[in-house]
Amino acid sequence: MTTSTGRVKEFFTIARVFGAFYDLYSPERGRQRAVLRGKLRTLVSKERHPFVVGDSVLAEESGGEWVISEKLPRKNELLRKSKEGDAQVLCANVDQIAVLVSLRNPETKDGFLDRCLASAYSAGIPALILFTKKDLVDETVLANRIESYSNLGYDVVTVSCKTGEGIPDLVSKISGKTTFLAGNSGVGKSSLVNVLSEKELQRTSEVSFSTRKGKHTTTNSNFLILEKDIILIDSPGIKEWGILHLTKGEILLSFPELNRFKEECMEPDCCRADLSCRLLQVLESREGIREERRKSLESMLASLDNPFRITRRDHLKNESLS
Ligand SMILES: Nc1nc2c(ncn2[C@@H]2O[C@H](COP(=O)(O)OP(=O)(O)O)[C@@H](O)[C@H]2O)c(=O)[nH]1
Ligand SMILES: [Mg+2]
Repeated sequence: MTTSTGRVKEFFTIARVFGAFYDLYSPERGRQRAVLRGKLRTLVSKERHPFVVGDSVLAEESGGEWVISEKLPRKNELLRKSKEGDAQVLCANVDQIAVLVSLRNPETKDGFLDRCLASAYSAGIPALILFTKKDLVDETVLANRIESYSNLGYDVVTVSCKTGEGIPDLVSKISGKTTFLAGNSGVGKSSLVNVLSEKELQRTSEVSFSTRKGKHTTTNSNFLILEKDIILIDSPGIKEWGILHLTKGEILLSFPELNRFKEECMEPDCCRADLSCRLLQVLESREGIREERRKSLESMLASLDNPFRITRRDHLKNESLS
């Protein structure tokens, strides 16, 4: 594409966002630093997330510097929303989201995984559940968790970055795709990137023993191009995955256990989640849904009713501050 000034515009993907400037990527140009054109800067200043990793843009070279001149429409965007205000856009235009679940050191809660799955479902992005640190986990416990999710139709992979177990299986599921890695801090996102790239690309951190939550090392999302057409977006550890951007209907439909009753709804394509809702009736009957999943769903629905309630953790935080 050529502009009126005769300069050539080229397609790029946003690979990293650093406040005032951006890393762009294209197969032809590799990684390039870029800034926003003045006009675009004013235009996007009102948006909270004008550009996120994965966004497609047009940019042109001007005086040895790359300048983003246009933002292209998104194919999809992954959101989370934990508090009042706008939802946070985590990435755009991905083929799938891999939710990393570590059953030990640190332990990923069911609630986190289920909230991620609901957000992915509503964004129309396929999810892959990735159990990490296989070497640390009891086999029966792990098998139980795997079965619980694979029976629901989820794609599940188990890996260990220590022993390399499961890595070839994972590679077959991420080759040729752009995958967003989601997970709490310390679950092994950066270690996985290292193993897959066979280089110490990402700085990993020892899990801090005082909190067992892991230290933050990745401060903003980063688009990484590996061999075998694997593109990974490593993200900073996410503590909580708020689902306040979703409706009750969207949350119910994101549970395959309930979604299969969708056809029995009185009004097709309508899920108002009121008392006559067939999906809510199934949930209440407690049949066909595992205890942990039901609890997690009920907690999600409750958080919509009372989104800004003070949690026990907030109390503890305030106590420690005072
Ligand atoms: N035992 C074991 N430790 C792992 C494994 N994967 C990662 N770790 C450790 O977990 C800690 C946090 O990993 P890191 O990749 O930084 O997590 P991130 O915060 O999700 O990027 C580091 O000390 C890693 O060495 C694994 O498969 N097995
Ligand atoms: Mg990391």
